[in-house]
Parts: sequence; structure tokens; C-alpha cells
Amino acid sequence: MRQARIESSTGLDLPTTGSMVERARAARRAVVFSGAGLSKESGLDTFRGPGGLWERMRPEDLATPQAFARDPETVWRWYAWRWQQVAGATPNPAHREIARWEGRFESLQVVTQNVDGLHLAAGSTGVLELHGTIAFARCSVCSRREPMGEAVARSAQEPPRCPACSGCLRPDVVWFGEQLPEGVFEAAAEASSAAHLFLTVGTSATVYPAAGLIEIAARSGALVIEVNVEPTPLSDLADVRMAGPAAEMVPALGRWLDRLG
Ligand code: BV8
Ligand code: ZN
Repeated sequence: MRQARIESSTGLDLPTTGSMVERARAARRAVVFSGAGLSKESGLDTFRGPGGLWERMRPEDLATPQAFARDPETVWRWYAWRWQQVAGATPNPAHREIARWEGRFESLQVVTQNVDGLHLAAGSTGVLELHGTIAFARCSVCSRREPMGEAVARSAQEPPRCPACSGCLRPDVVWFGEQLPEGVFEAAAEASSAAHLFLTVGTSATVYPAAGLIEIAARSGALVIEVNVEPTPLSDLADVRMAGPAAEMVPALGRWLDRLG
């Protein structure tokens, strides 16, 4: 009999007894699956929420190979602008708490849809970046990569041209309709199917195949914890729902886990 879902909007009223607590206490393998909401308190816009990036523009206008083929300058300038935003952002308490968890679980796999590199900046290791990274530009012809900052700085031309083959540079991210990087999703799915505890934080759970990781974890018997200011289409798969900002809820969740010993 599945215990009723636990709901908390403070992180201070999580239970100290019950089967959920036993599963959390015994968890040795954990996965953290993150989306743009995790970086909101680092000052970076989300995609679909109020004021989100897509509110002012449509994904199909900018984050697709067709958009880049149609108008490479606009797409490049949007990513160069987002890179400037990211360059000024720092990890928030949620990123840092997740990095701290590497010492608490036998294995912790961070899987992110974010391209901002903030998990790495917070000290997390082995992060699977499902949708690539804005830290690098990639030649759209020969795939040669260079740091985004260098590409932005070295060329007034937008997009800059590849020094090796003169192809147009593009951000090293995964656009809609593009395959995820070779093997990355498979590794994330493997970790999700073996997880005892699966934290989904700051994602609208609307983009696939990424969101499917939540379904894989739930189906495989992981304790699923959702941290989000709003419900998502997959909230029903969560055993615990923490309805609040990640920068508060994730540290509170960490304190709860510490108290469980
Ligand atoms: C693929 C690029 C195989 C980088 C992104 C037709 C043709 C082809 C494919 C499809 C198709 N129809 C559907 C698909 C699949 C498609 C898809 O899922 N579309 C959706 C829109 C329906 N997926 C793909 O195309 C993927 N590839 O399928 O390849 C294939 C190939 C060819 C043909 C067929 C199949 C590739 C998907 C990757 C797309 N690239 N980004 C960049 O610009 O960043 S996705 C984009 O959305 C972002 O990268 C982001 O990662 C992703 C998900 O968004 P979230 O991270 O969840 O952010 P969002 O704003 O949505 O939500 C924020 C959440 O945080 C909210 O819930 C909010 O409540 C919460 N929140 C806010 N504040 C806080 C908070 N939570 C906590 N604390 C807070 N403070
Ligand atoms: Zn090239």
C-alpha cells in the first residue's frame, strides 16, 4: 500500500517515522535531476514560468537548428546574451547542498537540463549535462569546440567563424529536434533506474526524453522527491513534494536527511 504523498512548503515539517523515512534513511544511491528553476535564485531566468525566457520569445524561434539556419545572427546573439548572464551568476545554496551530498551517498549522480554550468561551479563532479553547455561554442561544420567567452571576445562577426574551417560557430547545446549527446541520456537512465532516492528540482517536467527520467525512477521503486514552486505534470509520481524555492527547500531536505542519520 503506497503511503500517502508527503507535502511540505517549509521543509521543516517532514516526518521522522514511517516507511518513507526508512527508505530515505537506507538510501545509498541518489540521483538529482535539475532544471532551470534550480538556477532561478542564481538570478537566471527560467524558460516557461512568468517572466521566463520563452515568454518573450518562442522556443521554435530560437532553440532549433531551423532557427539557426534561418537567422544565425539572432540565435547566436541570444546565446551570447545568455552566456553573459551565466558568466555573472554564482551557485546558490541549493547547488552547494547538492554538491555536499556527494559525501552523504555511496553514489550521487547529478543530471541537469541546465546549460549554465552552476552544478560544476558548486563542486559537483561527474555531472551529466543532458542539453549541453553554454560554456562552449562548437563549429556547426567540423564540431571544433572553443570556450564561449573566447568566441564572443575574439569576433565582432556574429556568429563567429571557425578558425579551422570557417564554419559558423553555434552554442554547444542541444536544440529541439536534436539528439542528446551520445550516451549521456543512457547513463542518466541507468542511474535513475538504480536510484534509491531521486530528487527532481526546478523542472517543469515537460521536455523529453529528459523528463522521462522521473518516470524511470518512480517505476524502478526510487523514493521520488519533487522540489518546485508549482505542481508539474509528473507531480503524482512524487512520494514527497516540497512546494517552495529550491534555495530554501534543498538545504532543508539535506538537514532532514542528516537528522535521519
Ligand atoms: C529529442 C536548449 C530525439 C539549450 C533545450 C517533434 C520533433 C522532434 C522532437 C520533438 C517533437 N515533439 C516533441 C519532441 C521532443 C522534444 C520535446 O520534448 N519538446 C517539448 C517542448 C514537448 N525534445 C527534443 O527535441 C529533444 N531531443 O527528442 O531528440 C529526436 C530527434 C529528432 C526527431 C525526433 C526526436 C531535445 C530537447 C532539448 C531542447 N533544448 N534547451 C538552452 O537553450 O538552454 S530545452 C529547454 O527546456 C531548456 O534546456 C530546459 O532544460 C528545458 C526544460 O525546461 P526546465 O529546465 O524544466 O525549465 P522550465 O522553465 O520549463 O521550468 C522551470 C521550473 O522551475 C518550473 O516548473 C517552475 O515552476 C520551477 N521554478 C521556478 N522557480 C523556482 C522553481 N523551482 C524551484 N525553485 C524556484 N525558485
Ligand atoms: Zn570548423
